[in-house]
Amino acid sequence: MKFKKALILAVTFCLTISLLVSHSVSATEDLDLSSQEDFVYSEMTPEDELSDTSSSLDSMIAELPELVITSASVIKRTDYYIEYKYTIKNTGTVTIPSMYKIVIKSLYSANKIFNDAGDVSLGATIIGDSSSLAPGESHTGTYGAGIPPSKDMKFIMFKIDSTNIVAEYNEFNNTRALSLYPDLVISNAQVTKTAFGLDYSYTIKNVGGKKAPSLRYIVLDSCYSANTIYNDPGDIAAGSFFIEESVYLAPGQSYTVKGYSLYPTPSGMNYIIFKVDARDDIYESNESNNTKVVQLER
Ligand SMILES: [Ca+2]
Ligand SMILES: [Ca+2]
Ligand SMILES: [Ca+2]
Ligand SMILES: [Ca+2]
Repeated sequence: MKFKKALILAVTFCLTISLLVSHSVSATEDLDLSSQEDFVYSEMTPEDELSDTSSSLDSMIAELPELVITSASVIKRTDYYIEYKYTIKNTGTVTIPSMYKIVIKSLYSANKIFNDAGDVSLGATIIGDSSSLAPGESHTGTYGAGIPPSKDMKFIMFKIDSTNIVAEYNEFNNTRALSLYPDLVISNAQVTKTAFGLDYSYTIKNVGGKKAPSLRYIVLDSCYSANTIYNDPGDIAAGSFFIEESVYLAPGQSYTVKGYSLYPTPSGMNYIIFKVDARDDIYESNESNNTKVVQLER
């Protein structure tokens, strides 16, 4: 009887200890990541570790602000000055008590990579507004710089919270590219088979950040292709023409063209590929997105 009682006590004691240990594990993880100790993990199965890590991650995610840039555009541009407007939003679940010391850093860049070799700094500034930013709230501000971009600098890249004073759910979505030039792309291409060859139409859109010069006399080219690569060996010309009227596309505007081919599609050619500004008369922030591939029906 005595022995049995002692056994029950010992079991209870062990249970209490193990409860205390498991409690201290989660408390350690939630509160102080730096003091995690290896022996604690050695008592957990891999499954335990997995579920424990994900649940503590969940609670961390649920308790953070999250800054994103929801819109940005250049609002003033002279030979000596450039200014843009931006809107940031807190898409997290925790209020940022004050935006005052949040830093925005800007630079000119030849590509859409923030702060790589060759970038030219446009300085940094604090938001300077001590308002809070609650979950779901947005803030709009402007950023001006007196440094004209050299022609190879095709973008302004900027980053919100560049000194990382706000701990966020996602720290890797805080940059934005602002195109400083027009950027022509082809959208909505349509091809229909005719008795002789093909009719087609497609829309040219300026997705860049500057009004494009006149599209008059830019070259619109097309080729039949066995693959989706424009103008590689084996491609067969499918017609080329100019735009004959003066068209000026502001950012976001588009213009639809129509063309045709009077010849049957060559055998083995499964695609027709269109290219806008094929002679490269217009300087764009992106020259590598000017083609559109359409698969041909057999
Ligand atoms: Ca973020
Ligand atoms: Ca941050
Ligand atoms: Ca382009
Ligand atoms: Ca071009």
